[in-house]
Amino acid sequence: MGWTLTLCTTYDSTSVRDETRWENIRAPNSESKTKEFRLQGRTCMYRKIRCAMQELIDHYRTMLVIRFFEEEVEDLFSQGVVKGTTHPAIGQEAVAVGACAALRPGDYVTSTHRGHGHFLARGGDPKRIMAELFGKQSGYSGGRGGSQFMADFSLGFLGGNGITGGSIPVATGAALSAKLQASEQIALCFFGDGAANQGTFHESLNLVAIWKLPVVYVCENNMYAMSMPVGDAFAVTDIADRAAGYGFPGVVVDGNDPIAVQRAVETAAERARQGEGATLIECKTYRLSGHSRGDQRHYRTREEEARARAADPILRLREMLSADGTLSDEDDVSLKDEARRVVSDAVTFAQESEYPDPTTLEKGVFA
Ligand SMILES: Cc1ncc(C[n+]2csc(CCOP(=O)(O)OP(=O)(O)O)c2C)c(N)n1
Ligand SMILES: [Mg+2]
Repeated sequence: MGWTLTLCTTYDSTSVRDETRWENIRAPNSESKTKEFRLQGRTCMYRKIRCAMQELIDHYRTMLVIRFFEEEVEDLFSQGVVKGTTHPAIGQEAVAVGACAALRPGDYVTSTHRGHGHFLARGGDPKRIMAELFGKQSGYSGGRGGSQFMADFSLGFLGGNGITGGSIPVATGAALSAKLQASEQIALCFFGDGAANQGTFHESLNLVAIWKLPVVYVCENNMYAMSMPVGDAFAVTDIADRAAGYGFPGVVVDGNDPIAVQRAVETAAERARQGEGATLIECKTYRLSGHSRGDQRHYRTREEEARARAADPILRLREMLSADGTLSDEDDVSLKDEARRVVSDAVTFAQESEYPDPTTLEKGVFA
């Protein structure tokens, strides 16, 4: 097996850096060297990581499936085929793929309103996710949930959530159950920058901290909460700094680098499994698409978007794999064909599936 080299920078949250000196990463199929340096008055980690090429190709493949899936869903919504609303995670694929790659099969994942990528990265079936978007019986929620309300407990995927920050306390409960059963499971909790300003965030982080629950918080800082830029919503530069207020580590990673995300989650997951409690990982990324369908994006410039597109995680990974000689142009074409086929098969499955029987309308209605 060949090896390739990637570089990650991880910033320790200032006030807890002494107790959060991270060990060299000991993932089974990687080697790393860690060096400390000072940047803007804080101690930072600089990691050179050698990864198995296959691991990167797998990440690239999954990121492509997510990208094409989301693009297809946007198209289907504009055609009126899929109804309701949807929040595409275009540009954020590296967070979902890197984070889920660090998990074990029994671990829990809680997601957000922007959760198709999380679900696909966790092993969700693209056909059943698409069928749910079509409102079909074969969808994950029998066609009753739609974009934000799908789950698969057999994958530990506890579902998306239409309430900003709503899944953060769900992760607390999942982690509490894991701790009470001493099961070594952890709960990985995805949420956005906007959710970090919800009360549930602060209440959950405090409870998790005092009970030392096994949670890995993955904050997808995509720079906006709807039209609100993070610079106007936070008095701190890094959301990760908030972890210090609860007494556990907070780190910032490049959310457009799946390996940086994966290694940070692996380290945090290990910490959680050993009973040392939670970690808050802030993944700096960018939402390349609008907040949801119909968003005209008046709150930001096309120049800013062009700069963000130049850092597109899929392009970056592709360039890295090509420069390294790992991925030829032909390989790239065939991986993209394969990913497009996964998505078109999902659409066909959804189209051919039946709508739920109207006589079951009240099934699942509790109040
Ligand atoms: C409690 C609550 N308040 C407001 C909303 C409306 N809303 C939907 S998405 C969203 C922004 C969330 O921003 P962020 O957490 O950064 O996630 P992103 O959309 O950027 O992925 C808001 C305010 C909501 N769904 N729930
Ligand atoms: Mg956001």
